[in-house]
Amino acid sequence: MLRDVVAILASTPDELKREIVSMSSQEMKRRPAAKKWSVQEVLAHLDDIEEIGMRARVAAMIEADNPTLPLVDQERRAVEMKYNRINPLKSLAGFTRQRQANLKWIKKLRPAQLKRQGTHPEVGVISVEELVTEWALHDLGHIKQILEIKRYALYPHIGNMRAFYRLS
Ligand code: NI
Repeated sequence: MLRDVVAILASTPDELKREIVSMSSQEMKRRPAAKKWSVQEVLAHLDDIEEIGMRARVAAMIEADNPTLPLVDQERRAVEMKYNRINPLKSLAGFTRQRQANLKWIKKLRPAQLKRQGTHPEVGVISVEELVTEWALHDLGHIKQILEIKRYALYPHIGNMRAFYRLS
């Protein structure tokens, strides 16, 4: 496994904490655009997906030979689980607890277990190692998303210098 993968997975809880420590609950609730998640929703998603999207899938591949992995409809889940109503600090605490346990578990996976495979209904065959690597990539995407939300919050306050920036 890439060395950086475990380091990224280990650093994410603190990275998230550092980014939200100065934000008010109102700032965390604010969506940067109608269809983009707020910080609160991102944190609820991370807490939620850690089990169903990641750990349960890795476990399934270790326990069975080439299982079909369950699909997760993220947008539907955000609505069903009311991500926008969950206290973001609770989400972060839940995510942090799960991540610490999952890291211990991942570090103990043997090379043969990392090579085991499953079938994702949309993308085809994937291995445990690839999924764990994606797990790190997924973390970084959501950290980037939170940084982007913070840029959106600052943007209206920079006067004429808005001309220099176009937010995605
Ligand atoms: Ni995600």
